[in-house]
Amino acid sequence: MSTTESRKPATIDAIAKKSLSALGIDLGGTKIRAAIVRQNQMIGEPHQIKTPEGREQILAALYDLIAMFQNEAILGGIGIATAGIVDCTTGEIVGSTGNLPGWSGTKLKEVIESKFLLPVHVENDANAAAYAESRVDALKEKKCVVTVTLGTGIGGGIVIEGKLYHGAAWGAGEIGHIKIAQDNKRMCTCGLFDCWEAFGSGRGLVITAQEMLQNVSADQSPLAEKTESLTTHDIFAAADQDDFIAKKIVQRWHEHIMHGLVCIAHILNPDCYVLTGGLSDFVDFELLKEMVIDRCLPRIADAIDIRKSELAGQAGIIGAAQFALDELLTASQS
Ligand code: BMX
Ligand code: ZN
Repeated sequence: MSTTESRKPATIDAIAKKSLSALGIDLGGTKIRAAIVRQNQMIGEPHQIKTPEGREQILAALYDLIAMFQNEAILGGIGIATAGIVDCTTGEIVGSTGNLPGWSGTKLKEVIESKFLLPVHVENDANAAAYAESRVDALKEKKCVVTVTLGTGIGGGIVIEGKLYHGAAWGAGEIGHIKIAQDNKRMCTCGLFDCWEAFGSGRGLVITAQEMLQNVSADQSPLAEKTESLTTHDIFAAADQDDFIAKKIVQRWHEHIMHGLVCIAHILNPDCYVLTGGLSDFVDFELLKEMVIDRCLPRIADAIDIRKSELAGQAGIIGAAQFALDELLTASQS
């Protein structure tokens, strides 16, 4: 490279970089949330809608959302964190479970860029969350941070020495599909049996509750009256009211969460797990840490910290937007 080339001025100056905004979108199995992000921070509250069923319906919902935000702010780019395996160079969804049926094969970056004429970055939702989490001051110096999203599914993002690990075919961090039981006890939405997600996700927790409530009368627990329509909220609310059965169900759920964390611990020897996603609000961190440490080799247990996300469930939105902004800045400097 010649001296003139190396001194090429950046197309976006330092002040502009600071004020550059991107739209961050977090597309999960149950809801889609979006907000404007600037310098690792969300501007205002996120806008939230229910995830529609079907590829075309999801795309239509994304178009509406983006158009709405384009009327509100000048966007430098768009970052989309989506459930499913994403090829981040092409922005195509290359794998997806039944949580988002028909989503695999969607060339998301291509369709959104051609419609809105803005640069788009697409990432797996838990990877985007991990990208944001690993930038939090307390975690910057850690060797290996594994972010676990507890929601409709269980997602994961692995950051080793500050770098997000994507694996050989973009599938690293699909930790929800670690096998934690035997004998085909439960089918996962991915089509395999006994995945961690089939037990530890919101859907898994409800199934555990339905199983544990089978021979329980309404006198013993009011949850027994609504087994078919049971929600995770019903379970946690009942446990909060000291319902003995509900507390046992929540305890069992903690055991399920523990199984996956223990498996990952013996592969990666992480110094920190960050738990995020809607269900992380209901985790008893003291109890979970005790259970995990109890079940790990001492050398591995000694290194482990388990903490709740400091980003209050916004990590996917912030991480997705930050990916888009970082890409813009890199492009402007080359
Ligand atoms: C599933 C899988 C992951 C995702 C995780 C959490 C799909 C559609 N999803 O394991 O890619 O990260 O769920 O997703 O393949 P959420 O819907 O709980 O946010
Ligand atoms: Zn699975």
